Amino acid sequence: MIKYLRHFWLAYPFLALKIFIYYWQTDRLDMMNVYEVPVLTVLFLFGLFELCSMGRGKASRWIFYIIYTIVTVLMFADAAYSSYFGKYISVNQIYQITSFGQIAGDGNVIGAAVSPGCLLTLIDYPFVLYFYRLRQKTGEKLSAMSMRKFVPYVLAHGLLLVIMICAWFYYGFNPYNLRSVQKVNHIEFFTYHTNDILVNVVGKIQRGDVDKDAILNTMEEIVPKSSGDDYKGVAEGKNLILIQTESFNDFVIGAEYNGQELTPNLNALLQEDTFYFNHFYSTTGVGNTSDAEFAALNGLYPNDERECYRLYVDNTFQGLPWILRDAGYGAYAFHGYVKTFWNRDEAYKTQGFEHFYSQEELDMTEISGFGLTDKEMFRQAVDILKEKEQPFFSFMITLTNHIPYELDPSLATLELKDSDKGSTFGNYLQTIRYTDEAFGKLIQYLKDAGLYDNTMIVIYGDHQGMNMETPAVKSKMSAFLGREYNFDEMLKVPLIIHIPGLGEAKTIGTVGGEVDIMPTIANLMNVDPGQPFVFGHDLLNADEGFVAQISYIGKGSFIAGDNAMIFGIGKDGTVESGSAWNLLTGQRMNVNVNLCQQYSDRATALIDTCKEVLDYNLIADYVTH
Ligand code: GP9
Ligand code: MN
Repeated sequence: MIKYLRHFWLAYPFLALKIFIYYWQTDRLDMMNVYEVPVLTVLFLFGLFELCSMGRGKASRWIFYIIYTIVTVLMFADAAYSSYFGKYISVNQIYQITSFGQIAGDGNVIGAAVSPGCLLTLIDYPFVLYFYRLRQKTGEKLSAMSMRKFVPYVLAHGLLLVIMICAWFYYGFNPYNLRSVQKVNHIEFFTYHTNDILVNVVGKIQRGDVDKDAILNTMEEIVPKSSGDDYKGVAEGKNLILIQTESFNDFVIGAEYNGQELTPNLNALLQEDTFYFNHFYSTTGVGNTSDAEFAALNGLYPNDERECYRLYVDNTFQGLPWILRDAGYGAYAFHGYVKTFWNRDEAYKTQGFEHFYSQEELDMTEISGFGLTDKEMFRQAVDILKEKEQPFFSFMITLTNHIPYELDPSLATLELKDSDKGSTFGNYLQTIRYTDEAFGKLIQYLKDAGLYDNTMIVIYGDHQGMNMETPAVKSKMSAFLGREYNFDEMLKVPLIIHIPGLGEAKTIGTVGGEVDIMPTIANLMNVDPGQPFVFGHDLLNADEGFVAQISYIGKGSFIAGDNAMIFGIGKDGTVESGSAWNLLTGQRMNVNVNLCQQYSDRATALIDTCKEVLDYNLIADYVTH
């Protein structure tokens, strides 16, 4: 019995197990009906083992160990990344993590975001190395083979090598640019990573010239438009406080939990002098929080290459800080964490902020999670602002409501049900309540400082806090909502515009996203960017609502107000295998492939065209800072 357990052929069941675990943990098992996917992964992985183990020496051993280690680490990284972001990792994020250690904060955060199941992708590793070694020791040497054995053996392995190279080239490089091939290399491990390197490394090196007029023409067709001048200038000359709220889902607004309001302060704010947009969506890229800031400040889409605060840190911008400075405002940013995180300290300079008050300058009087509490950040910010000349623009980024939502117990006021205590869902509601209380405090601080009446306060969420890719979160959320928790609700964040003295309060259903914040505020304050590269539009005068997506739901996904539809592209990158939900009911919709393909192409064009504008720093042709 032991004798059989010590046979090197046992490597193959372990390799098969690895493939199964990989597609299981990356949630791609239901896509194995694209039969090329499992066939190719088996071919490449078994083939690598088979071909490498023809050699009996130290060199071939190390070559195999190195290749297999890279494959294992990448599979683990894909599983970990997928468990939160729903997609495989790319060279861009590997560079982002290895060079800057940035994606999601500290170990606690990663622990709460990443599913432990991804560790299963490592279990075969010692066994496969062991069986490889066994094969080297016990297998017949090529030099010792008789001619009758040697010739077919070498021919068969040569044929295997040729098949592997052809398949790798055809599916990984996609030389004829076929959708059917793309469908495979969106899912299959080896060809996905090959194609990823090709597009993101080689493609960039080969970048050609840019045609600015063609870009402007494309923008004319794809960027949603606004006409009319409702509410133009109603906040002209007022101070502006723009607050990006960490992990702030929209479903909490107006919601009751266990007999308590989750956001009593914001709910009260909505009753007077406020526009509340209840179909407003996060448009983050791989720079998560920082990309939400980037989109909101500049009306530009982030992308799936790297965080814009690093990729375009030296570009010229003409977003809210610069526009308002040109109109005579001071521009200041506040955030209770280290200034280098997401490269903010550098990025804020080119965005136009005169000063960034970060952890290094604020008093760390009260800490929860990984930074200064929101209440303390607001208190200190108002103390600083009341000494500034008016009008000012202040951008504040909250932090307490950050995953894993571990609020210091002395700050918790929500009565949780026993069944929710200790769960991510329960913790989240607790920190949401805290953040809402912080907003209540902010209003009070502004009133006490005599700033309130002359200040427009704009609040929005950066991205979701409740991630539907985490099964425990999904089931609690679905139970809470009374329907399946899905992208339609997950990607929705609130946008609240409070203008003291406005004289009305409205809930507005126009579809919008973070890219629309700058143009909407510009209309209210009667200022103009003075350059044409703005990818959002004024939501108070919108002809339509249309938002492109890249993060979490995948490039090619969109939200279309005209059809009240949110569409998620299939994980294989095709519209055919995508899904759609009704924005008003949350119910699944049938996918009209022709219509969705048109919208999907428009969404992709919005992201790609904006990326070109940024890659070639085109705003610099219009402004000099
Ligand atoms: C930290 C914060 C978090 O400064 O903004 O960023 P996130 O992890 O949510 O992207
Ligand atoms: Mn965030």
